[in-house]
Formats: sequence, structure tokens, C-alpha cells
Amino acid sequence: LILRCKEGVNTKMSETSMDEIRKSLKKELDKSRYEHTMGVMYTAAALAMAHGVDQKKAMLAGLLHDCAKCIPNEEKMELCKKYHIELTQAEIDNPALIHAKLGAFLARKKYHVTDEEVLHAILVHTTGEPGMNLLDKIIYIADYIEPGRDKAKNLPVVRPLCFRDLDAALLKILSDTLDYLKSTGKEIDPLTEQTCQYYKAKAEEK
Ligand code: DGI
Ligand code: FE
Ligand code: FE
Repeated sequence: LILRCKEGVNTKMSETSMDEIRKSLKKELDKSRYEHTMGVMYTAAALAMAHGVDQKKAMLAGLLHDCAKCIPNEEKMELCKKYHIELTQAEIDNPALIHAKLGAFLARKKYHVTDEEVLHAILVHTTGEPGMNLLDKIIYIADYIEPGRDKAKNLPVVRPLCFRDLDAALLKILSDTLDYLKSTGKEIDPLTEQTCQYYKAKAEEK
């Protein structure tokens, strides 16, 4: 009994359990964002199985990737100021982008995640970055293909491709995302553009 009690306590030293994080996110996210989060978590697990990545890491990163998404933009900016989180010009101009950086911060400080790979995957999940590792790619891709997504045009092609060829799928997603952003007239984060260029060059090398 004592042991069981001990496990239930979140002393600030140890990582919050997946179960506790889920309960907290259920309160902090709206219903559709929570459903999306579950979709990303399980899709990341499936991609991890297909590509030989640690399943638990993939699930934890998937679970937390949008943990800052439902904080109002004003408050996102204030939190970044308060905790000295430096923002790029693109993030200042498009506050919706901030949830990735703030999410990685909250995963560390609020949920006591210590795994740097998990934190990094959360950090880069919106724009991607050149030279991503396997876990980064899995979270970036799971975010795009999880079962609840239905807007992107090439999903029926991209979904099976992700399980065969991660880099080919990544390039398709990046270039479709850029096309979409350009069609809406939204400002492109230079990092999104650089990431696409990087994976295009990598594909041409092959
Ligand atoms: O948080 P999600 O909605 O699950 O997805 P996400 O983290 O990929 O980011 C949401 C939005 O951010 C999505 O509509 C694509 C957009 N985004 C990605 N790169 C850029 C961007 N928005 C702007 N303005 N510029 C970018 O370069
Ligand atoms: Fe996101
Ligand atoms: Fe997401």
C-alpha cells in the first residue's frame, strides 16, 4: 500500500505519468484538440513501430505536442515574456506558431519531462527544421495524418507513404503545407521554407 501511494505522488523531481498528463490536458484543451491529441499520440505510436523508434517516447511527445495550443495568444505572449522565452520575428507576427516553443517549455516545467528528444520533437512540430531526427519526423508527420485530419488534399497518398518512406512523406507534407499557406496568403515562417528546401535537396541527392 505504501508503495502504491508513493507511485501516485508527483514529487516535482519525477516526470508526471502519462495518465496524469492526459487528465490535465482533458481540462486544458478543448474537445476537438483533445481528440486530435489522442489521434497524434496513437499515430505516433504506430509510426514508431514501423520505423524502430521508442514507442513510449513517441506517445509522450504526441500527447504533449499541442499542450500550449488552447492558451489565448495574448497569454502565450505574456508567458513567453515572463519566462524569458525568446521569440523569432515569425512567431511575433504569427502568434499561433508560439504553441510549439511554449509547449516544449511547459512539457519541461509543468509536466517535468526530462527527455530532451521528446522536448525537441514538441519544439519543432509546427515548422519542422532541417536535419530532424526520427522522433521529430514521426511527431511532425503524425500531427498531419492522424485519423481526425481530413482537410489536406493528399492524405490518401501520404498516409500509407509514411509507413514506407518517412523522408518522401515528409517532403510531400512540407511542400503541400507551403502550397496551402501560400494559397491562404499567410506569412511563411522562414524555418518552414528552409525545412522544405532541405528535404528537397536530400531527395535529389538520392
Ligand atoms: O497545432 P496543429 O493545428 O495541430 O498543427 P501545427 O502545429 O502544424 O500548426 C498549426 C498551423 O500552423 C497549421 O495551419 C500550419 C501552420 N504553419 C506551419 N508553418 C507555418 C504555419 N503558419 C504560418 N503562418 N507560417 C508558417 O510557416
Ligand atoms: Fe501544433
Ligand atoms: Fe497538433
